[in-house]
Amino acid sequence: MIRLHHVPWGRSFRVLWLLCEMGTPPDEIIRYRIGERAMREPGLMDVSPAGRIPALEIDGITIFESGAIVQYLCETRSDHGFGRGPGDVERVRFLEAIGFAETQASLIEQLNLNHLFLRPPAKPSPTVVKLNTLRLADTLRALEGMVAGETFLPSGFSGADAMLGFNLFAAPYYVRMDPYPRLRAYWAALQARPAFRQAAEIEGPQAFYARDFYEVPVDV
Ligand SMILES: N[C@@H](CCC(=O)N[C@@H](CS)C(=O)NCC(=O)O)C(=O)O
Repeated sequence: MIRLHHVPWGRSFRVLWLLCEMGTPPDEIIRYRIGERAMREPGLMDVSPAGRIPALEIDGITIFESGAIVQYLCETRSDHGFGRGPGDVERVRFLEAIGFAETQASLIEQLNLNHLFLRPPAKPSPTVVKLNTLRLADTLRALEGMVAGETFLPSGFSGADAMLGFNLFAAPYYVRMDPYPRLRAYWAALQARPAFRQAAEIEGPQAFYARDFYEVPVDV
């Protein structure tokens, strides 16, 4: 029995997608919306003490933090070859990518907060948005130089791709991707994977972003 605590097109997409890659999509998906009360109530709080998604119930345990879940799944389902364990030549790059994906996602989260989730009278801070947009672009430039091709690591698909793929879904709403041709090709290749399509079909159309692109607001 695999139960995923999930916000559609949130970080838990990483876990949904990886489980699809493994041929074991969740038996049950409990869906939440950012900001809703249920994210701070027993249920999610029992399995993720800060009320964050993803959390996964699997193998008789519960586990939260997407990077930890991805590593756990790669290690416990090692026959798929999605992990890079101790001794593997790609181990260091794999671990870096798992952590770096969260460096990048935390910038996206700040931009989501400012652009999407603040309610009047709260207003987005143009300074914070500008800074985080520039910092997000820095991480994309770095990733452009790191990615091997159709997968992050030269030897093929890994948990690193599940971590980074979610970011490449979200980042283009805030940063123009024209300067990053390798990332655009990488993202297109990820989206073409049958398991990605399966996960995207489970999700349905994204309802997070109302516009195609969010400009940095002008300071008045
Ligand atoms: N580092 C954590 C971050 C989890 C996280 O912040 N998830 C967001 C959604 S993408 C969340 O649950 N937000 C709820 C909130 O901020 O109240 C992970 O990778 O799992």
